[in-house]
Amino acid sequence: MKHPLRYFFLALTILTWFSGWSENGSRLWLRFDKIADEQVRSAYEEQIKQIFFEGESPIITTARAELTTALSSLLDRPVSVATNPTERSGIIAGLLDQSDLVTSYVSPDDAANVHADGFVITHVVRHKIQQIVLAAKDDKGILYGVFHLLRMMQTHQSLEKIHVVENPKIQHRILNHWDNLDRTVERGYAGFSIWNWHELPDFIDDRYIEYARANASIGINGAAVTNVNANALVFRSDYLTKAKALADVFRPYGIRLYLTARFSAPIDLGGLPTADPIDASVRQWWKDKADEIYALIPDFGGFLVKANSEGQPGPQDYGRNHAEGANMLADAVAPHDGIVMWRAFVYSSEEPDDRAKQAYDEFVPLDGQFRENVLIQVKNGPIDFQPREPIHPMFGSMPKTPLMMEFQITKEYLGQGTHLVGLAPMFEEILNTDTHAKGKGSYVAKIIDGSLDGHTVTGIAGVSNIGTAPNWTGNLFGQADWFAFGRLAWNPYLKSEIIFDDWIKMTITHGDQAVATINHMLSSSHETCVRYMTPLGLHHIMGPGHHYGPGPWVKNMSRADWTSVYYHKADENGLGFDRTATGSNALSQYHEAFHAQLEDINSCPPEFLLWFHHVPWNHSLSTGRDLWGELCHQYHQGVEEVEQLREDWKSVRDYVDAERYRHVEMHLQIQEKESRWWRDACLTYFQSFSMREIPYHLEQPEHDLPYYESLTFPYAPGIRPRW
Ligand code: BDP
Repeated sequence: MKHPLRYFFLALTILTWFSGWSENGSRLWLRFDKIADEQVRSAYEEQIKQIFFEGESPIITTARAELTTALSSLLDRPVSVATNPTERSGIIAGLLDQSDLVTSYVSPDDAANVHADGFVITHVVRHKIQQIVLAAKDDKGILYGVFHLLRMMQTHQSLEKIHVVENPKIQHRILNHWDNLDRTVERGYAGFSIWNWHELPDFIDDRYIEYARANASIGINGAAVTNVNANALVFRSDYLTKAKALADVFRPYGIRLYLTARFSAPIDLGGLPTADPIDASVRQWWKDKADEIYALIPDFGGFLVKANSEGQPGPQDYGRNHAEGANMLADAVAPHDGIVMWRAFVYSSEEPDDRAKQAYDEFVPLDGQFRENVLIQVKNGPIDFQPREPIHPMFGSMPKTPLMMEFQITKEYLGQGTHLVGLAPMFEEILNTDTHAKGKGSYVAKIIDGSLDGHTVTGIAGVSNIGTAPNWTGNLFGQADWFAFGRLAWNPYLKSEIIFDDWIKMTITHGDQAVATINHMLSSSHETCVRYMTPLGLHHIMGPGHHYGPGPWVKNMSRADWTSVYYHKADENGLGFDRTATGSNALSQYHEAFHAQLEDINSCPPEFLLWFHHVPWNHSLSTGRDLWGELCHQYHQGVEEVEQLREDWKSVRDYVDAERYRHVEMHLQIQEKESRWWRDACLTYFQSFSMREIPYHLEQPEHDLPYYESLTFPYAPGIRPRW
């Protein structure tokens, strides 16, 4: 039967297309619409009558243009660029030590506290005229200061007594694109790669510029534009010219370009018989290649490398270790101030040991053997970006080596393109975890910002979630993940709720109630997702290959540690992976104070129970339920919370334009359907071991286990192409 309101919906859609309030999300958080709140706007108008920038450089030109355009739009009037900076109130920007004017306005204390990329924004009244002064040590600081100021205005904060001193806590803040040269994106759920290698270097898509702006606005200063499963072709001269064109676009926004290095490139591209890092001709090949790259891209950032992992070539193919491989590349880029980000995501195909232990075993003995310009890039947890993982045991175990954090912003294991799952709380949980490496307070954040072990070279990477989708991320809320990554990369101690508040106000609405509701949706949704996918520490029970949907029954793959049964170990006695001393003893890789609580099944926090223990079905938990009862409860609660997400979204309808409202509404509908699918598929499967009923008061599965097992998804997105 046709819906009685079909004409209404059709009219609404057409109206949406043609009306001024049509929105497709493409402007991200850089909307700069006229500030609707009269009071707020008139205060800013009083304070900013003109702007004055001292100093010239491509980055300063960018900063001035960004500020002028955004202000004119926020205030809905042209903002003049002053010739006499002190005549009327406004914004004065310039470099400390270079601009006498700016230096005279900033206190010596503030000036001393500003470092590379940092800035101070302060207010000064002279001759009854108030000025907002933005000062930095370098031009990037001016750019970041401009975006900071604009963010304050976009979120309606007062500039009255402004006094901000900001420095990034992490030096290299990098997006990793798992983008292939053919424009497919590994684990990408937002369309194709935005890098159009075929048309580069001649065609510069506006999106490249928009991309650079968006990143600069949140402090990201690097982009590794190619997949870690690397293709050596990118080092061919014509491709390097293409890469140069991208680097030229990024430069005025303070972003350095990085490339992934396929370890076998000297063979694949150079025609050498070997890629052995000790071989002189191989070392020379990399040196020459680095020189060629730097001749084109003087600020090239360096190499990102996945070696001896999942079939990628690496130094172990020649009996060498990771340090020998990384150091060879580091030597090639060192004269040019480049770095090597060497990934620790390794696990051996022969090694029968618990996969969770392998990276630690391979890397920790090499602590102290890496060159100064090598960073080891470690995923947040020991397996692979699961909905929830404990921290990676390498954090806190390699004090002599700078460790980079690798987060996955694309949601390979967290609902892919459709589920609303705010990632910032998960990032925050990891960053705030105390490793106890140097006693209480040895937070992961302190390891990656270098403060715990005194490292000055520091970094953080996020696997990008963007693509050609009109709104960049496919799922509108994916924008919040990109935004949050940038903000946490700048300051890993920020609270996720504050980040979300900013993003919502900059992107969707200022309505108090709506901001609070959407913030709650974002803040609670990670826990919700964990509940309906992998509660109580379950992990790696998704569909095989594409990783879409549930697949706890997956077994008999080419490697045991790609199956689900390897991880959940369900049997008639219970569920979970024993990683205590009676099992794989992976827990012993953590510091004593960290692992003592986890080792004991009774004190292990419920969220990691099945990660570290094989737990009897009838084991009672602090909730008063036994394991089976709790599992049923968690899965059901997860689904109920998704129902609530839909209700919450309905309640903010009046605050959101029709187009984005519908977009999110449809995705939430999918999320609800899929949360039930996860719940029912997993419970029917685990029930075949527990031999227990799902409590009668809970909704019962719609289908039987063979039905769930029979589902296939041949065209699920994001699968790695084989070449
Ligand atoms: C896994 C992905 C795979 C990546 C790998 C990696 O499934 O596609 O290549 O991580 O990080 O999560 O290298």
